[in-house]
Amino acid sequence: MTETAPTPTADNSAEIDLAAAIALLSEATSVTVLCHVQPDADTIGSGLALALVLDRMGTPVQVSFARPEVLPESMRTLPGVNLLVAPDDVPAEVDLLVTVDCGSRGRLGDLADRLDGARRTLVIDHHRSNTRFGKYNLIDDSAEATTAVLARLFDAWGVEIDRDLAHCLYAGLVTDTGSFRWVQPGTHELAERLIDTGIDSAAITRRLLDTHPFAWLPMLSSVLGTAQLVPDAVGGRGLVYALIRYADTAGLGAEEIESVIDIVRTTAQAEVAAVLKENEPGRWAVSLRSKAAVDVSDVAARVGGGGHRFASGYTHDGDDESVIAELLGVLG
Ligand SMILES: [Mn+2]
Repeated sequence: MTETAPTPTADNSAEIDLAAAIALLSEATSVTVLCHVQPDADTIGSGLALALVLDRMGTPVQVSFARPEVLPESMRTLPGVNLLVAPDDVPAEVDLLVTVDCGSRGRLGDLADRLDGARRTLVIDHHRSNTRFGKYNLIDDSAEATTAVLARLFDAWGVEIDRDLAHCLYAGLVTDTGSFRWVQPGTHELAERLIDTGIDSAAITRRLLDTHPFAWLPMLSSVLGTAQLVPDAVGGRGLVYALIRYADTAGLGAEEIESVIDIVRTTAQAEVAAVLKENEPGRWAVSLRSKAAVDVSDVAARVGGGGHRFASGYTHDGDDESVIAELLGVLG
């Protein structure tokens, strides 16, 4: 805690380590924590955990994300939600702005301009495609989740991970690892530490991943009926895709929409799976998943998106045919 804040390099952007990040956070007189648009449990769990720690230290802190207007239902019981503010209430100027789980400036949506009004900016992330858009960047692309990066930060900081912090961190870990499907040495050890604080891991997981309104079932019926297998795509490795048209999304939350890719990607004959989601009429968000051989982070980057090696996404404006044509084109 005696460390002084690091000096950025000539291009005004510095890659920093845990100690330097701790120095920045410790010295901050006010902090805004921003999560990405269409937030998932990793960005919200990270944002709330960090805000809880700063709040306990007496640092004025608030957390926000640009859209949608309300927090997804599944995340409303996370500790620290009282520190969330509406995007319009995020001040234009702050001492330190921290982004969590955001691979690029664009992921902040309409709140991206808050980067410009901050005296210092710190990007904490685990996306392979991270553009280092902060003045200071703490990026660990080997981490399973941004909450795993935060667990390491808290350990180095001497912050005790209690039950509330563990709840937030576990939320990101269980969702970003696909219920511990995509793990590495140490993942289960971290999960064990978090569970050992007394959190109800089964209830947290059920709420985040296994709870949907009844309307989810007819939506699946409609959406899975659009599924197409393209065996020749991706150099013969195969593509499977399904469309969620705007009309299919009525009354459903992000959790329901995001669940579809996990069904589609189980297709044996396809290395790459895609779900094309029409979030607003004519505005598509495309989720990509690969099994092993294809780096979909690179694929998404070619059309302005990003993500991880086996999970990525990008956006597209146009009709059904144009979004499908672009997908087939970019996959080759
Ligand atoms: Mn994440």
